[in-house]
Amino acid sequence: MSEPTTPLILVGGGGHCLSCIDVVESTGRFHIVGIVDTAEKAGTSVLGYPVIGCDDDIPALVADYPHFLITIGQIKTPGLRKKLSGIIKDAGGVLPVIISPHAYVSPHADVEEGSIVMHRAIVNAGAHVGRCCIINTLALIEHEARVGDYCHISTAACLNGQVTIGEETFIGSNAVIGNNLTIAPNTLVAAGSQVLKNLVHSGTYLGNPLRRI
Ligand code: JB2
Repeated sequence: MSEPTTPLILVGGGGHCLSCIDVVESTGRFHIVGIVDTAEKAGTSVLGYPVIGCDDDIPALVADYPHFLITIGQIKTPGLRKKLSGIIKDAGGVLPVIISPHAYVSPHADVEEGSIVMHRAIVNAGAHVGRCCIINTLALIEHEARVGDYCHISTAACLNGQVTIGEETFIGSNAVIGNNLTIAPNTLVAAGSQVLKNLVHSGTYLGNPLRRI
């Protein structure tokens, strides 16, 4: 007999949610009860999963379904993801770690609550991923790298060994962060950037060579 699965509610039913559904389904650990989105989305569905309510319904839903995954993406700011995690935790909800079976997370790494490690991402030995992070498809978190809370390491981004990413930071697709460098909190590094020095000031960085705008 197979193990029973845990009911899970997804919060946010847009583009990022599609990729999250695929990861959640592939784990075989959870079954998706439905999606919480804005009130205007009531009655719609995403990949066959119904929108069952809006954020105001979270406290009532927690009683029957305590497990939630925030499936809104994060590019410019993690504000909405932070707000939603607060609503869920205040209501007594649980934010499990979700790891794709097609990812590799070293047994010597740790990943905190509410974070998702998506298909073919790698979190190597000694690495740390904070709470409510997105480690997106194909991202590489090398040995002893540290990712702060509420970060989004986007598709195929590469954090080399011992890199430190401050909280609430977005690292764009295919960006490469050189070994042992530190990125300030609340920073956005644009897709394709090559970061070869510490970014000590929060802000938005883009271009090669990289500049702060
Ligand atoms: O306050 C809210 C709220 N505001 C918008 N509460 C809840 N529960 N849901 C909210 N939403 C919903 O989030 C919108 O109605 C919509 O369903 C969803 C946002 O979808 P969108 O496709 O615009 O963005 P996304 O965050 O899912 O995806 C972005 O980030 C990903 C990382 C996109 O840029 C993707 O291309 C990217 N891969």
